[in-house]
Order: sequence, then structure tokens, then C-alpha cells
Amino acid sequence: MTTDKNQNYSADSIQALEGMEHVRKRPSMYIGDVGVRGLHHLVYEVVDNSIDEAMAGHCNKIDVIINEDDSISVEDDGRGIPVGIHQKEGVSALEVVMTKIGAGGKFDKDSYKVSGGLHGVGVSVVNALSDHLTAVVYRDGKTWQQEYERGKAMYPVKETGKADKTGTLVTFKPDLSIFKDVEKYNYETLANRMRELSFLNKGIRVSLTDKRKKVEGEYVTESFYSEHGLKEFISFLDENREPLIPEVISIEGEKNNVPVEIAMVYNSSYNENIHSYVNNINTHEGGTHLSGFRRGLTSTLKKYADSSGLLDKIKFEISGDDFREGLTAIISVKVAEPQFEGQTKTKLGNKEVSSAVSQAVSEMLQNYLEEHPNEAKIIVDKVVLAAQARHAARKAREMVQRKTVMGGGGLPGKLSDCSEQDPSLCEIFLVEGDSAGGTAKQGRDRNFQAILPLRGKILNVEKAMQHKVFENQEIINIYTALGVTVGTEEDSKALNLEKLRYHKIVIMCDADVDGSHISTLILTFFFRYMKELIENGHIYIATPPLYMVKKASKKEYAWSDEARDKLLDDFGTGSSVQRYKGLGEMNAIQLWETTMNPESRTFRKVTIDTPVEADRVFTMLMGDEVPPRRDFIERNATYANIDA
Ligand code: 0RA
Repeated sequence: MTTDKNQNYSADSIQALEGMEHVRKRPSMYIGDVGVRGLHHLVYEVVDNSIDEAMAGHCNKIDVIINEDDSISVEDDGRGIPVGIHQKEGVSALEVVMTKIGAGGKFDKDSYKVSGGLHGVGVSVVNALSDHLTAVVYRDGKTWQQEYERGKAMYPVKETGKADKTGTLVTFKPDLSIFKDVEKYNYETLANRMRELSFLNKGIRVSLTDKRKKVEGEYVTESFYSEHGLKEFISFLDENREPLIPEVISIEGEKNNVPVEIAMVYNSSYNENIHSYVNNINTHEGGTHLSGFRRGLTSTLKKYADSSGLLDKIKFEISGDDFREGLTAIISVKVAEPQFEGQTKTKLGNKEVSSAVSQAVSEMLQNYLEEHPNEAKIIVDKVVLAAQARHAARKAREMVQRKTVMGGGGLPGKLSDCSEQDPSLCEIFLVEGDSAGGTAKQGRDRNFQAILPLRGKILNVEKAMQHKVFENQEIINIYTALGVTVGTEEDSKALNLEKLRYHKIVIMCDADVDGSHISTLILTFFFRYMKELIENGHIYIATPPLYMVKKASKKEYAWSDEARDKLLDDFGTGSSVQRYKGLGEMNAIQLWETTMNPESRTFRKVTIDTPVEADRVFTMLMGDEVPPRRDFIERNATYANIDA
């Protein structure tokens, strides 16, 4: 290195260092959090770069490896990150990409960088948050390498040998002084994301291998490849549902410079199941692309149905909801400069995208309907049926609306309310059965804890038409007690959360198979009808203990068989065990101590980390198909792994 370059190097490296230091000081600003999500996010970030290279048409294979030491390797067969000296920065381009915050691949503006969003902060962020990172580049017949410690280059890029391929290999070990409470990668979580990426980017082979353990002498490995992209994604999502039309409808095109890809199908269920993506990021709060889709769908189907005479006998308005009953759809758009809004920054704000998507849907769906009159008739018939059912159910809906507090109907008789008025301090326990409800009522702190007993098994909403749901007394009680009104005619699931009366809604059921079935039924209801409550972090699951171990006046509770055995050991001879088969076997004081007292209880907050998986799990657990459910239950002894 010449003196000249050296000076240049140091001036820039100081700036670079400041950026990298900032990432280490405020990691959450860059990757969301420093928990399990953030840890996995590092992998997505690195993989995103390879996906970008694939989207630019230069790469078709990405291999992800969880190494024995929980470091991660990502290798692609792209062009390889350039290693030549970067004009402006005076060091190799590789070093710029790896050590400059926000450098990304920006030096190749035209073809590069469409992916990203919440991701897309750049691989330098991963480098800053890694104990150690090695970048290897195969390019121009040579192998190049550079290593970094906590984001600092250990030496300039060096040539280490020949190469008979091109590509980039990044291996990083997360810095556990930053990711304090998590140390392990979850194979399933990574596999779900890799599968999703392969559906969203057809033609790319993405493999995942776990080298931490062998099963029957082999590493666990999966290879994800989708030839037909979103069409196959839909089939995967609807595996446990019955399609109404033989083929998935697919829409692909570009409008006003926005690439739009949509796949959709109608099934015999009563649920709307739409997932949307921007630059490969799941936008679970929706946004302009979703509203554009809905608008395009409604207007096109309406126009077709009107002009085809299929609606001649219908005397009432058809609402937006009706067009989406039993619809499973995926919308994927690419936006050059996405604006993300909302609580979790997963809501697309770009106004121009709405009309782009709506136009794309209108044009292509209209063509489809004209070319497929049989399918068109099936779809319109389904919509009409949905509309009829909804009209029959209007009374039921209005009753729910009237009965909600703000409608003036009063609270349900079974609710034991709390005295606190500030919803942010209030909790409501949804309790299985009247007798446990009674115990909870005695055990609670009535200042801020309300109790709503639910009778037996609540309705399985996965299999029920909407009006049945709105007619169900237990469900009416939940709406009424929570104070949320049912949405509008146009969108029955748009809740009015300002009126929410409790910010913690706690499902409290027996710690046995029946109890977890009931919890799952209640969760299914929240997932399908009040998803916003889950998304905003209002839903919790209480965890009552399984055992009490006693000796003389000493008593301790145990939440697992291992903990029970340890207590028995600790207490020694003369100790005894009481097994709690249900909440009903605890007295009020015990229930308070173990399950309700904020000082000592453990709640599990319900989150939807992967909306796609959550949907599949609920269709499977609550749907008609028995074999996949048995399979799932066998793999997950308790339902605890669903999403809590
Ligand atoms: C910009 C330019 C070029 C390659 C890349 C970025 C690139 C980045 C990553 C990150 C992971 N894998 C990657 N592969 C490629 C190459 C420009 C050229 O060769 O002309």
C-alpha cells in the first residue's frame, strides 16, 4: 500500500468505524431486536444479498449452513463481490461492502438492490454484530479473502489461491455479548424463511444444512426450489383446504415500473387468507399493495358478475368481504424505495403502488375470467353464496354490534369486571369453565383483573361460516367484554381497537390435552377474527403449574416433570407431590400465587413470527384433514410451539 492510499484508507476507515460502532451501540435500530428474531435476521440479511445477485440474473444457487459452533455460512454462485480498489474509498470494494454502513451494493445502481426493506440494511451490519466474519470471493479464476473481528478488517483483501468457479461465501459468528439471551439458531425458523424465499424467487435453489447434529448418520438438510413460484406457494398454503377451481390463478406483470406478481385460488373454506410481500419481506400489516389488490379484485369480479347476468336474481349489495371469502392469495411487489410504516414497520406506504397493483389485477383478472367461463361461474357463485349468508347473518352481526359496550348494550352477565378504568393497566382472563372461573374470580386482584368464564369448547371458527361465529354466545361475550366492535360491512375484521378495554388478554386453560385444545380454539378465533390483537401484542397465555411439591410447611410448584423431580430431591424424604389435573384443583390462593400474580407468574405472549406458518398450523389443527394433524401433534407433544 502506498502512503497516499494509506492516508485515504485511514480517513475513510475512521468514518466507517463510527458507523460500525453505532450499529454495535444501537443494534435494534438496524435489526429490530437483539433477541431470537434479531439473531435470525442476521442470516436473512446475508442471504438477501445473494438473492439480490440472483434477481439481477447472475446466481441460481444459495447454500446456507448452520455450522457446528452456531456460526452461519452463506455461499452463492453469483459473480462474486468485486475485490478491486473502489475508486472513491481507496480500498477494495469487498471491504467497502463489508465495513461501510449503508454501502450495500450501491455502486452498481442499475441492476442491484431491489430486495431488502426491514432487511436491506447491508451485510456490514451483520459484520459489525459478529465476533468474527470471513468473506471469500471466487472471481476471475482466483480466490480472495478478508476476515473481520467485530466488523474491523484484520488485513487487506488477499489472494489465497485459484478458483474454478465464481461466487461469494460469507461465514459469520454472531457476537454473543450483543445477543445475550439467545445462542442457538432454530433450524425450522431458518427453513421456513428459505422455503418462502424459494417460492418468492422461482428458479433459485436454496439449501439449508444443519451441521450441529446428525440424524441417522446424516446432517439434516433440505433443498428448496420452486419452478412455478407463487403458484406453488399457494398450493403449499392450501394443502389442507379443498380448492374450488382446478388451477391457481396467476398474474404477473409490471405497471408504472412496479413489478407485480399475484397468485390466488378459491377454496371451500370461509376464511380470507391473503399474504403480501414487498421486496421479499412479509408485510403483515398490509398497506397500499394490499388495498390495491382488494380494490382491483372487487371491481373486476363485480363488473364481470354484473355483465354476465349472474347477479340478475340478487337483490342486495355484495360487499368486499364476500369477494374474499375462501380466497387464498399472495401478492408480491418490488418497490425501489419502499416506505414502511405501522407498529412493526411492515406496512407499505408508497401511494403509487396501490394503483399499480389494482390496474394489474383488473386487467389480468378480467382476461382470466373471459377465458375461463367455468371457473368464473364457480367464483361468482361462491361470492353470491357468501353474500347470501352474510345477509342472513346481518342480524347476528348487528346484535354483536349492539351488544358491544359502546353500542350501549352493557357488559356480559358472566363478566367479573375490574375497577380500574385505564385499559393499559387492565387484564382480562378468559377462563375455561365456570368452576375455574369461580376460583379465578376469588383469586384475582379485582382492581385490575377481570374474569370472563367461557363455557366448554368454544366454536371452531375454522369450520364455521361467519354468521355462525357472530351468533355464538361465547364469542359475543368476548367481543362485548373486550369492547371492540365488529368491523364494517366491507371488512368485518377491521377492529376498532381504541375501545379495547384491556391491554392484556390472557387465555387461562387447564394444563392438559383438553385445555390446550380449548386454548387453540380460542387462539384460532383471535387469529381469524381479531388478528390485530395478536399483532399488537395483547394476547397472552397463562401457564398454570403441573405439580405442587410439599414437605411440612414448605411448598413449591413445578411446571415440568424434571422440575418436580428436582424439588423431590431437594426436599428429601417425607415430601409429597400433588398433581394438578386442572385449574379447578387449585384453590384461589394457589391460583393467584402461581398463575395470576404479576410478581410470580409467567405469561407467554402470543406472536405471529411467520404468518404463513401460522395459517398452515391453524388450518391443520382445526380443519377436516386428520392425518396431518396427528402428525403435527406427534411432533409437538404440546401445542406450545405454535407461536407463543
Ligand atoms: C455488486 C457488483 C457485483 C457483484 C455484487 C455486487 C455481489 C454482491 C453480493 C453479495 C452476496 N453475494 C454477492 N454477489 C455479488 C459484480 C459486478 C460485476 O461483476 O461486474
